[in-house]
Amino acid sequence: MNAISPNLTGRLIAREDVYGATNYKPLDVVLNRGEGVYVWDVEGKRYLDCLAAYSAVNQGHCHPKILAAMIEQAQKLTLTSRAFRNDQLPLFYEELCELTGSHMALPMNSGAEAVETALKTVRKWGYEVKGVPADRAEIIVCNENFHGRTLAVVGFSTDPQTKAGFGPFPKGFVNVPYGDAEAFEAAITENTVGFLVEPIQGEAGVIIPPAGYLKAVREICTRRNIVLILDEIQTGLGRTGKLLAEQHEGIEADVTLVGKALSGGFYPVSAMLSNTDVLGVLKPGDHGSTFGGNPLACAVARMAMKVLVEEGMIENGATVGDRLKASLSAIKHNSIREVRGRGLMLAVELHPEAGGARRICEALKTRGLLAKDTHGDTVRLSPPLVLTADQADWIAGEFEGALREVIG
Ligand code: IF1
Repeated sequence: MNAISPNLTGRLIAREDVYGATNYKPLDVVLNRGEGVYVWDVEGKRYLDCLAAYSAVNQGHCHPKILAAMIEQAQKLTLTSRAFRNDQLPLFYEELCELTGSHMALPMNSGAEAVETALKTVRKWGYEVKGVPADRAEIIVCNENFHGRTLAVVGFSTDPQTKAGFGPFPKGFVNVPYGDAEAFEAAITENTVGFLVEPIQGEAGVIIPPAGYLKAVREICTRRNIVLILDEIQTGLGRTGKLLAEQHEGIEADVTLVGKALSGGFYPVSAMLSNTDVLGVLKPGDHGSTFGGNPLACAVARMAMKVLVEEGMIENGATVGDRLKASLSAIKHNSIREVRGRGLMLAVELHPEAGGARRICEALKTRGLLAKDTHGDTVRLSPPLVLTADQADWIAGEFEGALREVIG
């Protein structure tokens, strides 16, 4: 039991309130330790983490092998800039490309940076390869998308709060309904160069498109010479029960974006992956980043990928995810509208009359389970992929208990 004084939570929250920008409204839990699926607060209370930092901690908190790799590299060389080469980047490239079946990679730091890198690169491909007139490139995106918080990206969001007060926005983006291949094809013009889409929409509330949607858009992109960009920053690296969510549909993107769990939660590491046609348009000086591809990031990511595969986390996520989804679906409570998801990317949507998902998350916190609500009525459940069957059963039990406690 942690002997720290019980009011430390309040003191730390008060300190945060004095100095911190209020761009978040987190649960009032102050964490100071993580291990596997568990995190502890400063009062010593243990929680099962059902968010995994929005799928950035797929390997479990503070994975010892990733930690060791970080410490070893941090004692040797952390950052050189890309003005010089380092011994970790070529190995990171090779292992990432072999793992994902890609021909080339461009390393960045945050997911949004990988998205922006793809938008710039695909536009340049459009001008130099497809022959679109200068500054006329169009990239199609989906309604209810979430691809990050940078200006171009929020500019094509359809969530009013994500973009309110941040205009004006870059042009060249066309919004279409998610899951509708006909609407996508209807939006194509001779200037369309790319289609950016999440295989499963995470922030929108774990929205799975109709069967065949991704296969249909893949065929349309091929036929109309459009770059299919799959944002796998949240769905990738085992989250949906396969290495990449695209594998559920048996398709291959032209550009794949990865991030989050690429570092196992130790360090911001993201990458744009593609075939040579697309990334090959970038010439020295076209694009860059101070930290992108640094030796520390690469060493961490190499081990994060290694343990993900070698410790069977992807397969475990599929098996335990199916078990958890079945248990949640078996809960008999009229507040539940739908249980959906793939692998350990799950969500429980409640009927609006239930009074909102935040109340359930507060009750779950009291029960030792941390989860995040999204879009008012949906509770996301995305624990680390090392979750056991017993822990999955416990989550379902506590979820049902919280529903009965809060709603009756
Ligand atoms: C926040 C959401 C999730 C992402 C996809 C790119 C990015 C993200 C599919 C950008 C990031 C994070 C951002 C974080 C909360 C979280 C989030 F709620 F915002 F939408 F996961 F669903 N593509 N998602 O999910 O990656 O630049 O953050 O590294 O902004 O509050 P990033």
